[in-house]
Amino acid sequence: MHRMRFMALAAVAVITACSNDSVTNVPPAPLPPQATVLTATGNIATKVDDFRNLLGASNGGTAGEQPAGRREISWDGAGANPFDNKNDFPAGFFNSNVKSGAVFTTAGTGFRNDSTLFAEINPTYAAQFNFFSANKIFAPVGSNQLDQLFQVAGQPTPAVVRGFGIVLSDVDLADKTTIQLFAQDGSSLGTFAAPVRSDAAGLSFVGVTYDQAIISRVRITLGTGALAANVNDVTDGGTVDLVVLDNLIYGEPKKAF
Ligand SMILES: [Ca+2]
Ligand SMILES: [Ca+2]
Ligand SMILES: [Ca+2]
Repeated sequence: MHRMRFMALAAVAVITACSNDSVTNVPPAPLPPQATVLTATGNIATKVDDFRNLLGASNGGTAGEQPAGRREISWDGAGANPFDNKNDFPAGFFNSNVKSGAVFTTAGTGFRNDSTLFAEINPTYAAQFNFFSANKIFAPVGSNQLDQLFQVAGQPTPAVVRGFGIVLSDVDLADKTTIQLFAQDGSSLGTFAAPVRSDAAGLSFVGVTYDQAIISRVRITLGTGALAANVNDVTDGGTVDLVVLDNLIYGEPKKAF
């Protein structure tokens, strides 16, 4: 409805411009891609399922580009066990060990897949964090930021996806925990914030889809600080909002051109 009104106004503007001989008839700039945004806090399960359905059936760890559907990382699989609760979880695990088309980078020192609610880093964290899918959750080490890049499942070939969603734990401050989506040319498609936690479980969700596969990279910003032995959360005597992540849900990675 808003878009129709905008187009009607744009048409009026063009007619007005055409009536002025001094204005060159330049074609209007293309509209930016229309994003569908889903957010939830509290009992997020229904909204997460809605988001899964927007992307289609799960392709699991099937190697090779599939015609449709989604991929999902829950961090819970037994294959990750040898790497869990340490600070050097392999950045390429979810396209080499498990063929899910995801690779991670961070300006920090590594990644941690954790089955203890990160209590082995700092015992106070067990009262802050929670899982969505039992029972492992994930965070970068030495940074509160990580990027997810996409590849054709099981191959090093760069890829793009049509949607990306993330489950987060313990978002305490508004507009600090975000996903920023980037197109293949490096331009930003937009930044989308996760809602603040609203109940004892403390989970939040934000997901974005487009009609076409145009997302080549996602920058995930988790609150305002990094996990550390001497750093407490803002609701537990600390000065920074600590946030960790659980399920990542994204469209089938399609070979980028
Ligand atoms: Ca999990
Ligand atoms: Ca908290
Ligand atoms: Ca927090």
